Amino acid sequence: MTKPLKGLLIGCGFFARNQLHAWSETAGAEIVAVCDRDAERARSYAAEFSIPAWHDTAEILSSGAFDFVDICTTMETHEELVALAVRHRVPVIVQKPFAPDIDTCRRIVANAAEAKVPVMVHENFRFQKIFQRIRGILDSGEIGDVTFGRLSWRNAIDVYSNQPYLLQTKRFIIMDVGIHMLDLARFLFGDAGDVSCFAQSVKEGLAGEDAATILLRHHNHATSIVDVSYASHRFPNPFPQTLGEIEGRFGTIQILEGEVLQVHSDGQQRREIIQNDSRSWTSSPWTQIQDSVPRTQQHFIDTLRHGGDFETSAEDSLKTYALAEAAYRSAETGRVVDARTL
Ligand code: NAD
Ligand code: 89Y
Repeated sequence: MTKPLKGLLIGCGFFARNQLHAWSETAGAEIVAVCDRDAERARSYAAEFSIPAWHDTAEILSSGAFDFVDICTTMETHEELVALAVRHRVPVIVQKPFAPDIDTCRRIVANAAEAKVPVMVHENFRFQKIFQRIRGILDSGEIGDVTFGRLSWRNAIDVYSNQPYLLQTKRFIIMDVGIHMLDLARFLFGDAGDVSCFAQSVKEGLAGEDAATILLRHHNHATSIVDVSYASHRFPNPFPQTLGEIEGRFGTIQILEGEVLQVHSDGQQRREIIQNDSRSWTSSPWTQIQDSVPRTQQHFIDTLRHGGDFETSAEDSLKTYALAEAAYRSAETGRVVDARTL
């Protein structure tokens, strides 16, 4: 049996706990050290997850001890940390948002490409079971070519308790959760060009927008709407479900609350209830997101081991981040912005 790839996880904050649980289920890999510039956080996660080493500086990447690095810090740190990994030729999986703007994303990609170091963006929503199933239905041809899609994330989660940095983030919800929706839009409906967006700051005192409505025109002539809000009042709270619908030439898929798909085709409808895998460490309401993390990380490791392209490679993700950039520029100017021209 081949030895597991040895990994370093950088950033022992809120979301890293899910990634560390997920790494313990990922075949062919093991986290051998964690790192946080806050030494106490690194020490505490090392103890909780029985990881043999902890460090308070990412410079440990120079040790030659790692086959990959998992970067779970916030976006403004990614350029520097990915560059450090690239300098030491360590393959990278890095959390979304990849970087705050498209120019930074492009610099990261160019630097890694020049050194031929693989980089994948940890984009986990497409690895949720419900979206894997929808992709399967679309691939089966049951509803025909997609003509329209809507992906809607509107909920009442108090996102600021777990992720207080979002209060100060200038490019807020489009980067935080809009980016998941834009990746899903590409995954399900295809690449897009024209983008139109209205953004709102509903909660007082935020540095950025907490709601946005985005209209996309896809290259295959499908249109889609992505709408996101952290300022919605809903009981029960649908967090963290992405709801919506997909219309094709022969049928429709509705994505309903309770992880239900209602599929209309051939003059009939059927319901499919999507069950997440049962894992000891997942819990409501986070289960749907947590459950997708081992699949995301397994894809990274399998691709590193066996070759091929990451589904959400840094390079491919440039198309997703160009859509986000176009959304911000559209919101600023009131114009339709073609992401291909940025
Ligand atoms: P966090 O602030 O709780 O944790 C980040 C940690 O990184 C902190 O402990 C900080 O000290 C450490 N850090 C920052 N710079 C560092 C450096 N240079 N070297 C070492 N340590 C450093 O953040 P979080 O809420 O865990 O979010 C991390 C990332 O995960 C964000 O980009 C966020 O958007 C993303 N996230 C993704 C999902 C998802 O479903 N995919 C969900 C939540 C958060
Ligand atoms: O930051 C967000 C994300 O990426 O997924 C869920 C989240 O943590 C809160 O909405």
